[in-house]
Amino acid sequence: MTPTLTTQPATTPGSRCRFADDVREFLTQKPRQLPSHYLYDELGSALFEAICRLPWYPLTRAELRLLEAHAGEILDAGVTTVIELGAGSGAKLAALIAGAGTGRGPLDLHIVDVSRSALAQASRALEGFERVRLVTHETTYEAGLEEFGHARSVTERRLALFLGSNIGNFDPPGRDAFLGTVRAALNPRDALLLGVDLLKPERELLLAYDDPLGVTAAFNLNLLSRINRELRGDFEIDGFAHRALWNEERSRIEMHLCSRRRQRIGIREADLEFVMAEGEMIWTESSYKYDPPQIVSMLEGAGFGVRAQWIDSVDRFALTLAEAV
Ligand code: AVJ
Repeated sequence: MTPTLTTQPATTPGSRCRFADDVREFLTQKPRQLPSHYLYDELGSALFEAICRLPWYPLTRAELRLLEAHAGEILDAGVTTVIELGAGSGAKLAALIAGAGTGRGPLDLHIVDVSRSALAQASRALEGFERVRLVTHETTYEAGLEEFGHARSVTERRLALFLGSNIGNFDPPGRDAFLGTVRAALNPRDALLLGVDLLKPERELLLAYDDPLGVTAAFNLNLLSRINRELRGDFEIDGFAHRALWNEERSRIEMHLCSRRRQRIGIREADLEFVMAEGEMIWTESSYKYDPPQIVSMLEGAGFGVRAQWIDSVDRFALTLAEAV
């Protein structure tokens, strides 16, 4: 059995109010937008897990293959503490620990995720490993790193995991600031493993983000339904269409929700009312795609030295292991 400690309660009145404030702030910008981390309520997390099993979304499988193939080198015997930012189902961390085998000392695991249901699932996935202690942090990456950054012992060696191409959600300035925050939570010789989806032909990218089964559409539209549920909104879900667009110039896939007609929308708990024109969009996510050398330079720019880079050339995905310098 894995002992589990949990920090922070779930949907507090405070976090609901934060959601309402963000919805008001971002939906009134030009263009209208919503922060992508709100896609992951309980239903959204389940839909994302389903996306990861779609034949058109090969990222997760490619990353898992790389993790299994290089587990021993990634989780070497000297690592005492692992922190995963955005752990999701916990399957990758479990595969890494299983793949690294038994020749290691006790491990402290910290998993950070905004989704309570994802943390519960990850806790179950990590049960049953010997000499593993788990702490869950139900919070944002930055707050999780902050909690983690404090107390450390001199003998600790940390490995931070940022997988699944979650880095792709940041725009370049946000990405660099974020890598700086990760670096600040580490000491020289600690490591960061970064999983990043690579540039590939546009038609493959569009299929990955607009799948024929409509799972990604449901994942995107669920954000409106979440606002209806949690903030007493009155979005008519069938009044919106999922759109995935490739922005060549910025090298990113964008997800939008496109209004199918002119309509008035009210969101009670965000104290908001507005009209959307036919064809007007709400921008809900960006997923930047990179080349392997760009990954090396973003890491070097943040105070890391690259130790290894493994690439799945079939599905175009990269795992990069870097050391804090
Ligand atoms: C979990 C943010 C990496 O951008 O590919 C999947 C989320 N969005 N399908 C991604 C997502 C649409 C995913 N990340």
